[in-house]
Amino acid sequence: MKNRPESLERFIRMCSDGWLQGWHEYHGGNLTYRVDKEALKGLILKEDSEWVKLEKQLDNLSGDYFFVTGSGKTMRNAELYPEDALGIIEMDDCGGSYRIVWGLENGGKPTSEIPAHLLCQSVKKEATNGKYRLVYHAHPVNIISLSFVFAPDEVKFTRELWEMEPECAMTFPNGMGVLPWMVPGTEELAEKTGEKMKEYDVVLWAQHGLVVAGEDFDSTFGLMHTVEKGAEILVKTMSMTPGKQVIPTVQNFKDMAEAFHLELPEKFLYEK
Ligand code: 2HA
Ligand code: ZN
Repeated sequence: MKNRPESLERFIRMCSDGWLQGWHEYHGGNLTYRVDKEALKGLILKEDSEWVKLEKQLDNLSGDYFFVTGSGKTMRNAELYPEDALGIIEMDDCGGSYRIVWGLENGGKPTSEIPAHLLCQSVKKEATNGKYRLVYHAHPVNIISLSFVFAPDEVKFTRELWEMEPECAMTFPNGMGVLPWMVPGTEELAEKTGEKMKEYDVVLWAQHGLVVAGEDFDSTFGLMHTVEKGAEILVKTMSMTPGKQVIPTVQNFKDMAEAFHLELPEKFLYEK
């Protein structure tokens, strides 16, 4: 056992798992986790780094700590060189700036998508009373491919994916948000993603990738994995036939919702 906090071990494992899935070519994708300060005992935290001001103050993240992946780093190196590929940031006492307190050695910076991560962290912390701790962005092939075929329509994407296996509706019963292509790393992308996260745990960035949020490492990774698995089945199906030949009915979804106590929004359950 390495002498690192358990949550940091889990964070590193998630980076490696995403890499092994093929979701993180080169610098692709990023991960943040809101960690309690007590969990950082045993790490030596720096107190002399520069504060970096955020465009938008996020009051409810005041004083919080986050594990973050680094900009221009690779998920593949998280396990071998965690102090270089990853870091820990601390928010100031008004949620308007952060500083690096561990890792990101040699002048590293947090992920280029830090605006979207912190805004989604803020939205989800508020919406779940502090239960959600993770925001994860990846570049899974199949869901990205589908965004070249379907318009950025949330009802369409959600229903198409729900049909591919029961696990999809069980894992993202609120459906999925979809945003059209936008410049990566921008405040605009962050704002729009934060808005979508008020309703959904999954947001597709068309022709780019997915962002998911969750409570713990297993559920957050599992959500990414399930969306991409549904997308893979759909891509394979569409490669064999122009349209699905057999699909579950609206009644099938209603029966499943009853059996599993799911509240599936009506907007996704239209008759075809
Ligand atoms: O390079 O995935 O969205 C990291 C990214 C940007
Ligand atoms: Zn990306």
